[in-house]
Amino acid sequence: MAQTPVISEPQPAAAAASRNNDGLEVLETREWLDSLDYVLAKGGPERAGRLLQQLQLHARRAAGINLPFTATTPYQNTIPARHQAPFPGSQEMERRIKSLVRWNAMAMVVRANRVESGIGGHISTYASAATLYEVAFNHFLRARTETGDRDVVYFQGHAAPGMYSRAFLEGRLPKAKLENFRRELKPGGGLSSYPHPWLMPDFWEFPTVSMGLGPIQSIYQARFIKYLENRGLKTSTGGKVWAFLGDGEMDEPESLGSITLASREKLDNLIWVINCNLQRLDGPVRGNGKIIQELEAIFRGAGWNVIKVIWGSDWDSLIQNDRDGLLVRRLGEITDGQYQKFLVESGAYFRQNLFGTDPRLLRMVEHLSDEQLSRMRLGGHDPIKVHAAYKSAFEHTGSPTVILAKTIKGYGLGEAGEGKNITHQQKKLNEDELRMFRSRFGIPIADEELHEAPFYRPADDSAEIQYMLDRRKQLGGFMPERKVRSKPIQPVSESHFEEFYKGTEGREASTTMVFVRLLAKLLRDPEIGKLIVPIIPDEARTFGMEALFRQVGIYSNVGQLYEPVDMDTLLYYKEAKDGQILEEGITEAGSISSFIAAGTAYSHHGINTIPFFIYYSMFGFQRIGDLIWAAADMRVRGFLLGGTAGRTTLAGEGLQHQDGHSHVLALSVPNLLAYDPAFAYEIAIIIQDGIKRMYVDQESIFYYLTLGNEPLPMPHMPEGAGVRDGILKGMYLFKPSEKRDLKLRAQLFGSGSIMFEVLKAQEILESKYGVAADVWSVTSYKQLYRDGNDCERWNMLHSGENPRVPFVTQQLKGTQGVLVAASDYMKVLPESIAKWMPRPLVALGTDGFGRSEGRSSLRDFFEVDAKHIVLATLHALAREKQIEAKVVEQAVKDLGINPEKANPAVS
Ligand SMILES: Cc1ncc(C[n+]2csc(CCOP(=O)(O)OP(=O)(O)O)c2C)c(N)n1
Ligand SMILES: [Mg+2]
Repeated sequence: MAQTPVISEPQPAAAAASRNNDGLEVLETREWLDSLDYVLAKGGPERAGRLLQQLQLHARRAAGINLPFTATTPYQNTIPARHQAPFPGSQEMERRIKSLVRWNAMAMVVRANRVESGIGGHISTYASAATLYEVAFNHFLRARTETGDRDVVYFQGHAAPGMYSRAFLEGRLPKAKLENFRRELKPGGGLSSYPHPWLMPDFWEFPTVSMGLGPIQSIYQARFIKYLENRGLKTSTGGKVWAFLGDGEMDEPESLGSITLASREKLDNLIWVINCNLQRLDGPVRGNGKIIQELEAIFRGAGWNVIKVIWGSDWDSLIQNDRDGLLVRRLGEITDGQYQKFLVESGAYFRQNLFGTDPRLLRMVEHLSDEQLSRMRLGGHDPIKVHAAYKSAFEHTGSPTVILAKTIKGYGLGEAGEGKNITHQQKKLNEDELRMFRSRFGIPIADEELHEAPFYRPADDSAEIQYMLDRRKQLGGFMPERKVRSKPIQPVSESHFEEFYKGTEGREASTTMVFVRLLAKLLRDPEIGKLIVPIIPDEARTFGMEALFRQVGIYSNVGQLYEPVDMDTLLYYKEAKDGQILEEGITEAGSISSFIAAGTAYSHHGINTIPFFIYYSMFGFQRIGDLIWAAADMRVRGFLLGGTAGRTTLAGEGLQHQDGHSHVLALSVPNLLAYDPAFAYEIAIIIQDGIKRMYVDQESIFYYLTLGNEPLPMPHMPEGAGVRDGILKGMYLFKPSEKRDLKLRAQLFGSGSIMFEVLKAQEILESKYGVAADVWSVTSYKQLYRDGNDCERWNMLHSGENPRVPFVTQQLKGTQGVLVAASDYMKVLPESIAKWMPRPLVALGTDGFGRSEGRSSLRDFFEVDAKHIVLATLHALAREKQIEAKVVEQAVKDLGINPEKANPAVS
């Protein structure tokens, strides 16, 4: 269906007429309406639409009449009954199947909470959405199209019981699993509360239950599919992205924050189904307003195709006979809170309060009994209306579609919660309530068995099961289903990385520059070059990546429709339909959604795209941590690059930008490897190994690397067998002291750019204080922490056996002297591995708020510069009674340290 043109919406003509019931105006209005009806009948709706537009233009030109802009249409279905596509299936059979799904979904939650009170689960959400899902499952969601494509579906997280129940009926999940809903640790396993690919990797594809993450991800997924198609990595075969969402969920900034991207990019492969049950967890979504109208305005304004499914077929004749628009106007006046009240009240209350405001309205429903009135179905519970909306959305081209379907939360629960504010939390049904539910949906369970809320599945050869299976067969298979659809890639040529082992021979380069150079090389690789997806939220110039604009182009679905202002320069801003860079603009949430789409394409599309998402490190874990958590759950693959990293390495930017804790936050993501490399060769080795582990060996891991912008001389990689292994495992000896004969000894640990301060400290200690210090590069505290814990745990569980020794302990075996660590991150990072070190550790770090300052002042302020490393070492030696306290006192003076300076951790 063509999108309704966004023009000023006229007031329903009858509204004006009704204000002057007996005047000329009534007659005049009637004549105009009749004329319009005539044009409609003869020329069709498009002709009538054009005429209305012409009238409006004429009124504006001739008399300056400016109709106010109204973003909403009347409170009725977008698709009138006469334009509805016919329902293709057996309505009766689908109703029976839906009842079975409803029953088992409810039973699953009720049973789980009987076994273990408080285990949770949701009944009312799926109860309200059952028709929305069943029509989709029976007629639209394609696991495989004839051309080998597929639809990608985001299921509303807490509607999961409905999906499990369906899979049970389909014979895909055994009863035992349903018994163990929310009890995954039981023998034989169970079912996870919500969609988690990490926990059910053959079933769920998208973790959606953190509200807002499904909506934004679905937009970027649909865009990424177009990107793959425009770049020739995937053939265009018309797969759709469906997202089933909640109306309350729309309050999340992530839900609505990217909807204009979807229309700008003309994502007609995207269909959102928003279940407008008018309720969220605590109560109404918009008690005093109307969520459907509010969302319609927002989406129409953003250029989406909006299809409202408000009233079921029971309302058709009333609305058709509402010639003067009286009823629709009345329906539009009522608040959502009041609608909710109508639901739980009797038919008489409904008649009196909805229709009773006008005798003409009362006349419209006088042929209906109170009982009939109270049963008038809403659009979202009517398969015919839902099917018509889906079909229209499916066929729509040129923009994304949102379907706003009005439903009742807890539909079918009756007294147990239908439409009530408590319904979201309802997890237990008593026997009477179960009986009522059973009878309402006609489930063949005897009264005496009811108290157990048994699961019910008809025989395999029953008409219901056969119908379900046949429908899914026609649509290419079961859904949801997750699998790895790609084949491993071939190992990447060593030659790309070799240059970095040699260092920069005295020239200065930042680790960001090193990374960009490596990325440019990988992009030229004949095998993996095309698979790389560079993602940047408007910071390419900050990271020195503008050379890539020209090399691989910036993706744009329309190419470049203008002559770029810098066309005559070498590195001009080149946009192209097959451009490779995703230049996302200022949206880390959008960028990580692209990262997730690209990093999971190995599963969803069978394409091994390798995303490199580079951003200001401060705006990563801190800002979009929940999306990174979802990425981890989804078994994403790829590289997150925290640029301009380091609390004291990013100069000038101050408190909001200087990141000294992303590595601490990275500790929390179980399948993420986090590195704070200091040198070019470390970066090369980590990325090389990462590509191998993720794309050749197919491990479910991803990477975080921090990159600094401080130009520094990159050294040659030291010789020695353990270096490569040490880099990957988290530490290796970078520069042992050459003064072996000195009595005083120290082991210094450096990371990232602070490594260069450590190297300076090494020199000072040797030359001024007679301390021979060995310098270690610690590339990853997280790796060492993980390994230490793993060993300790194993030892605890296997006390009789040879204990395992943590890598950090192995590395430091036989070393001498005090231990001092310094990094541009919080002290807790080195401290996290201190217990596996042979002697006490002194940790220096950047706890506290950043400051707008230059690097050397920042390092002095945070006490991570060479002089503080020297002081910490001397202090440790004095503590060990290897030197006298007065040596340290003197050093404080000589080094120019003010002992009374402000404490950076709290100032
Ligand atoms: C980010 C986030 N905040 C809070 C919650 C807790 N929560 C789960 S369901 C829910 C209400 C959902 O309402 P709605 O989106 O309207 O869904 P419905 O169940 O009504 O279909 C809330 C607040 C969550 N899952 N995610
Ligand atoms: Mg809701």
